[in-house]
Amino acid sequence: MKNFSIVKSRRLRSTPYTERIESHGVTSYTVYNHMLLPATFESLEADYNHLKKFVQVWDVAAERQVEITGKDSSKLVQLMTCRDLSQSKIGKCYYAPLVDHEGYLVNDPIINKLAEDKWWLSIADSDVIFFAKGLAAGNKFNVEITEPNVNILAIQGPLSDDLMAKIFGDEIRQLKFFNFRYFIFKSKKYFIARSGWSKQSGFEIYVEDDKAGQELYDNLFKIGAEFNVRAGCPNLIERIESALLSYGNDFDNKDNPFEANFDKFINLDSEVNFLGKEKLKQIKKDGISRKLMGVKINYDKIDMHGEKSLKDDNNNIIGFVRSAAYSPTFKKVIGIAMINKSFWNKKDEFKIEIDGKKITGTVCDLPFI
Ligand code: THG
Repeated sequence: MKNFSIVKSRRLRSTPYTERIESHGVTSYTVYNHMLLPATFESLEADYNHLKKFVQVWDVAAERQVEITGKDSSKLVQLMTCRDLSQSKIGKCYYAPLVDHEGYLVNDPIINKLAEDKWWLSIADSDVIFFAKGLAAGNKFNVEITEPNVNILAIQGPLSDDLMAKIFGDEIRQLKFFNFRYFIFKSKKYFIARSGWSKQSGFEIYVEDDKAGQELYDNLFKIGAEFNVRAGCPNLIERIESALLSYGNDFDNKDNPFEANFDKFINLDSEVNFLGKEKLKQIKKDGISRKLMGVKINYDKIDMHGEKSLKDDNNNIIGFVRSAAYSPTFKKVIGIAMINKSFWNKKDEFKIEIDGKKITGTVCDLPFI
């Protein structure tokens, strides 16, 4: 697949770290929330190997925050998600599918509860702010909805605790998964969560001051030299192996949360009010006819743009692969695919066309490892 350069503009927003990642050797970008999101540095595979062994600093400013404050903020946040937030606590992060009135997925943010009346929805790639504003206006909610100037730096990889402890102090090692707290570096306060879009462990620093963030960025490399720290980014291979889902790739507004395996985040028995609740009850009763599963494909490369169909021996479509990459660990192509119910049993081989050739593969459970 030939790649083309991308033209920057006001519309395709840069981040406070763009200059820095460019001097650190970013080689490709994708677009996420109308913003530049780095996609590779050295190469997909070299970045993957480094991420699994050392520690990386990621410019994930494109994971924008939708800030919702005010008297009705809890009501609005709950209206948007099928996850029951009635027992939610300040200082915790909640991975939560957003669902529309038809029961379809709108986004899958991490919802951070900063105060009883202050929330940050750390969104995936769709315009949640308009959805939130429309609901607030229609329901006459007393809320304020903004996109604050928050630009996340993710610190990911097995040595992330060591690097972060050297900068913010040993206390940070005690921070629990999906909890956040404020930590201090050079007399500046940073909102830090133990989270991130890899399964190699790590943190996310929600930076609210561009200049402080840029200085912190430089210090992460200066102070972290002994940990072989590098600039990195969400890695396609690692995130597929870890089954971290990507809105717009693996699922979108034509899929419901059961089809995306979000069962544990769908609470239909509580009293809370959210959009699509009755639809989801009906879907649960009827059962789904397709869901996201893993696929293993007996080949050493794949170019993905759009989805690719998977067929059985009689040329019936069994599903569509939506994300895929060659995995050096499995020594084959692995992918995330929407698979029709009659093929969930994982026994049958399917065929997929790659490079004009018919290649075989099998369906498997997620996560792969
Ligand atoms: N960090 C922050 N914001 C984000 C992302 C992130 N916004 C966009 C995107 N990523 C949202 N999507 C995800 C998908 C998966 C996870 C987080 C955000 C994730 N999942 C864990 C898992 O699936 O194992 C844990 C989920 C749980 O059990 O609660 O971490 O990465 N700030």
